[in-house]
Amino acid sequence: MLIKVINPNTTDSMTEKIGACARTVATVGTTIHAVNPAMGPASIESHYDEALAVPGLLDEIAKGERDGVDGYVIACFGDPGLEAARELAAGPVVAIAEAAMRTATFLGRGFSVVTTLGRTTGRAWDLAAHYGVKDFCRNVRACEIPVLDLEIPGSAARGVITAECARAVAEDGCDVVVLGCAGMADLTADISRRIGVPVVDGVAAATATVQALVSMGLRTSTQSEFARPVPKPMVGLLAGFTLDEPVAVNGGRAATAGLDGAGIGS
Ligand code: 2AL
Repeated sequence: MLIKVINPNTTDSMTEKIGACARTVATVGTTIHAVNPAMGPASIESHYDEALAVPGLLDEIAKGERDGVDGYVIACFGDPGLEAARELAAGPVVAIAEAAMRTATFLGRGFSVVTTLGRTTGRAWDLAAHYGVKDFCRNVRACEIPVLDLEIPGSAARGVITAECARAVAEDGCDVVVLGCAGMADLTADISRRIGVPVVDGVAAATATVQALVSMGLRTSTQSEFARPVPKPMVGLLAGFTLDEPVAVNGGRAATAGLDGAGIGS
């Protein structure tokens, strides 16, 4: 099984870290291909960043369809482009906020999210509501650490995040902590050991979920909302994103690979 784990930002060191965390849950026979787009923001911590990360992400999905990928992980806690990716991909697509929050509900009475900047907490609350798990979400806490600080060796980030996780358990009434950034994935086991409650990393949760879905032969329904989008002209910078006309239909899913021609960034 081939799982493509897409870091939607363009920071290579974060992609390497994400790939390593995904591989910790890969079973024998599963290959993890961790990538980031060639275009887009270096980190995603605003709605603007998130919107501009989506074209590069969708280009990676389209390339994955040509490469025979079985399932995808979107490794950014804002879950950018999730629904559009589900429209393009034949296999399942799972994003890390959805996977982490749903996983946390199996593990305790309530979870708190510990994330990067305060400005991203609204998005996390919106996603908790969207996924139907807001009743389980006790709080969304920010460390005021920019995403790229997580890539600086020896930075104070690890200590600050661990302290915020401990405060979440002490003050929020939560018994599970969800880490709210893919760049925190490598901290999970250490923080859990220090604070004494389960800590969920969305990269591992999403990868394990995709692996389970593929192994069960399950894929996104094409019945209605997530059917392949109707091809139409895309112009200007997005001209390469014009979808191919369907050439064959297989189980309701168009057999054509994705974006027209080379596609931007391919
Ligand atoms: C993220 C994330 O997971 N990757 C990124 O660039 N920004 N999320 C966040 N809340 O900061």
